[in-house]
Amino acid sequence: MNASGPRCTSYDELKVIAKSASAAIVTKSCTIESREGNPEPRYQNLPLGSIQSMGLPNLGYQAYLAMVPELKALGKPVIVSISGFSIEDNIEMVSAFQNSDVDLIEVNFSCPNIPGKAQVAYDFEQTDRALAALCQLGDKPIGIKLAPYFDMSHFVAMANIIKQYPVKFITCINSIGNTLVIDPHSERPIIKPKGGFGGLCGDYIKPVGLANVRAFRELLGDDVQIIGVGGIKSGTDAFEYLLAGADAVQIATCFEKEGPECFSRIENELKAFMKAKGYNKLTDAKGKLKPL
Ligand code: RRO
Repeated sequence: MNASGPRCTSYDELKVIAKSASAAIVTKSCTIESREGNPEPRYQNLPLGSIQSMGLPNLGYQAYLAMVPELKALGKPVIVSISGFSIEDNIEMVSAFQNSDVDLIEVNFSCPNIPGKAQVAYDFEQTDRALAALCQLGDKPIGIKLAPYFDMSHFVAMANIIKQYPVKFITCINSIGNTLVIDPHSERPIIKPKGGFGGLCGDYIKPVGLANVRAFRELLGDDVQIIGVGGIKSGTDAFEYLLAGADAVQIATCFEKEGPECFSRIENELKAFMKAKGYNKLTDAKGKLKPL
């Protein structure tokens, strides 16, 4: 499926996703009020991915709430992503979507691009408090989009929090936040917001995404579904995430660069690769990374 990120903000964009081979329709993270996002230039392609600091441009959650019936009518599961600036914001939005027809709610705890706002996923105490509040608002499954972690103690700390709540899925990983790409000719950063600091995406981050999926799969067992995301642009990339333990994968940068044809291409490549290996279904390979 698509990742909450590129090409999923407007109804027209979401309709294109519905018509593609994406397994679900995932919306751009929304906030209480609509937002223009950060100043341009805020997205740049790189040889092996991209850097961006979009700043949560979105229509405001009520627009997505009103869109749910039309999106559902397109015939695919609808996953709404919410990204409030406070626990109160997230309570308001989760409550609203709990009373809608969306299939899943992905709470984004990891946007790196709002000046002055820390990423919730790096604040374990705040994550714990937020989950305590958000998991009791209804029966619809909720999941959380996590930031990339780089220390084993952080995987353990976050897994121990997740285990305390009925979190149905985690999405790993968001972009690697606050990276800097410099153009040596102009002697400037290549994006404008935050002095050039932005989220790194694409091939560069695949090893980080794989490690996060693997670590959480080992720590959480099979109780929590894991959506892998980060640098998937081929069937073999998706297969690697499957081996690491992903139940599903999301595509962001490749979708941005290639357009909606990427979903059928990647799916066909994955099918062909697995068939050549003699695997018939995803569970033949899921989580079955072999020791070296
Ligand atoms: O809009 C963004 O700048 C953005 C978001 Br909400 C996010 O979760 N991750 C990201 O890399 N960019």
